[in-house]
Amino acid sequence: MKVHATFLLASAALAVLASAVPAPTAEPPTQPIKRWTRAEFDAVMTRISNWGRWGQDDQLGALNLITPEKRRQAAALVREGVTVSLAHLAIKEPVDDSPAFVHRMVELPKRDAEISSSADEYSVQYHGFTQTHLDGLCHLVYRGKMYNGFTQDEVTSRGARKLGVQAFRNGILTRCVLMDIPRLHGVRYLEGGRPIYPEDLEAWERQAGVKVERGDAVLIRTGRWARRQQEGPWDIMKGSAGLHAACLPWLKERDVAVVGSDLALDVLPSGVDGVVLPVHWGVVVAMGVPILDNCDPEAVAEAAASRRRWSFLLTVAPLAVEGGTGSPVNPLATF
Ligand code: UVW
Repeated sequence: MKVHATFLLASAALAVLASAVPAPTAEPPTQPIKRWTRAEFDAVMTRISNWGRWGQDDQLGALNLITPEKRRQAAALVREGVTVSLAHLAIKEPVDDSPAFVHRMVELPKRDAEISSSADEYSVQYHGFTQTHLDGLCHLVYRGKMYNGFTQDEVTSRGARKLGVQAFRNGILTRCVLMDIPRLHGVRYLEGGRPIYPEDLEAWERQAGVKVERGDAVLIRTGRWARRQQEGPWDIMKGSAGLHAACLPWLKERDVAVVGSDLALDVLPSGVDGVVLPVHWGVVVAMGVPILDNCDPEAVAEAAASRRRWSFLLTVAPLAVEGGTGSPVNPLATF
């Protein structure tokens, strides 16, 4: 009995010591990125195409995969009714090569009035590496064509005649799987330029006990915001962790409806000759999958880890702007 108690004490001391050792911030340097030629990328663009799948005039793309049954399945994941935002606070100074979110007060409460109000004006050029936003299907063009083969001439200075974000005004409600890749590797954030391959996604599925299915949203955490807290802003284009283009066929096989991340989805530099953001162009143009860029999944990652549950209901309500190329959004996770 005494031996047993000593053993327990020693184990407890070891556990305390282990928890006192901080998790490494980033991973040690990895293998060089897999290089792809432009021809290899073009072949994948053809292979993953959803053009024509939902009709020649389809404007919804992969959101067609979110059926009423899929929404009911996602709603059934709500057990506690706890909601966590996936948005980063609007960034009001120009960083990461993106313009600032402009917040201007246009009315202040009056000192000598019993009843008054305040009001403000927002102005945001939301595409880029900073504000949390949704990329609509008219946002990206590849070799003159948008999703479903619509020509880029459909986009004019008045907005997009096809694939405008207003097509998504009934909102996106589906099951979301958080893929916490730093957690998979036991670090706080991934090293700059670290590619994520399908093997990483499947290793995470095994570790988390979850499988990405048709109509799901996939949210990739690279630890971008933890890295920024530790290291400050960096040149995003020169070294950011994210998905390698090799993940495109995987996303197509799983038939995902939405993909998001805490940065711009792609590993940077991408490793694909002549294509800066191949995953971006692949999912939007070929697959018709809208993207959630610059999400802040830090709080959701904590919420998921404390429940040991990495799937939840995702709710996104883009602005109903006719001909718009996307929308600033505040995506919500509900457990
Ligand atoms: C980025 O490329 C980061 O943003 P967007 O797709 O909105 O242009």
